[in-house]
Amino acid sequence: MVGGAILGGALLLGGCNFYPTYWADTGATKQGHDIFKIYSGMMTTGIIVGGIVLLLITWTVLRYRRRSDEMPRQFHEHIGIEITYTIIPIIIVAVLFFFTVLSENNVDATVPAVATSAQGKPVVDVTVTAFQWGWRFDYPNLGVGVAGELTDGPNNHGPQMVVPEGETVQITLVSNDTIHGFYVRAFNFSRYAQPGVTNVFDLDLIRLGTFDGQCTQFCGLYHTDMLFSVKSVTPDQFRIWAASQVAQGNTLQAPGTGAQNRAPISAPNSSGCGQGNCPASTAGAAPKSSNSSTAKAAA
Ligand SMILES: [Cu+2]
Repeated sequence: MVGGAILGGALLLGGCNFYPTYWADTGATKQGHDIFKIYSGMMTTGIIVGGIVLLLITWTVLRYRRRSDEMPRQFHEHIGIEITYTIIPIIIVAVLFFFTVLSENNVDATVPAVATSAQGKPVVDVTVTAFQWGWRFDYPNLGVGVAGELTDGPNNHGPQMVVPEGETVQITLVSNDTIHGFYVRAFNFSRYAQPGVTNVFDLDLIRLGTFDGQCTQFCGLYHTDMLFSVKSVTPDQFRIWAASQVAQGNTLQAPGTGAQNRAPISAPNSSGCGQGNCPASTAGAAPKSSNSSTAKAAA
């Protein structure tokens, strides 16, 4: 059992690539990969400990099964065994606890917004605003603002946050109305978006691709459709994307004017896009008059 804990610990510590996935995502971010390693190490430790316990039970059942009516040897205590089965679990828990704290610190660590990443590139700043029922992604340093709700966006999967791979992306997460949850499975990460609370965290993408996200706190009628996606692209593609968004009018919205920048889903706008048939580029292009619906929903 101590062997299990030590092996689990060795897995967590070592740079070795032997991390069974156990159906989890290996993590598309540096932080998510850290969490994945904890998950994998814990599962491996659990399987080893469980296996040893199962073997001991089986051995005891077979070795000491009833053979005659003779009374077996009777004794009340065995100090050695009692100390052993107290100390071993403590060691296992201590090892797992140690690596969990290390990982949590890594996940929660944020670089100052003005700092540079390890690659010496600027930090990309994104303010993520959750609202009933959608998401708004503002890039204050780039003048870009993208918003959408429900089945807007690529593949009817809500608005899309585009981020560069290999650069530190700092997210400032806020809510406009009620409690929402920012969750991306491939990031092994979830965090509250709470009114009155600002949550800041870093994401360092280590993989290109598009990753589905969703709200994980029941926030009202359309909670289940409060989808979004994160697209990881190369830094060059990211800069091109940002410029194209500005050119299309997907720019920052004045603070306090609401989270949406296009018509709500129940009222298709003049371009006829409302029930998920909008091209991604139109999200954010519509007038801001629709913000009143959000204000009403929040009231
Ligand atoms: Cu929500």
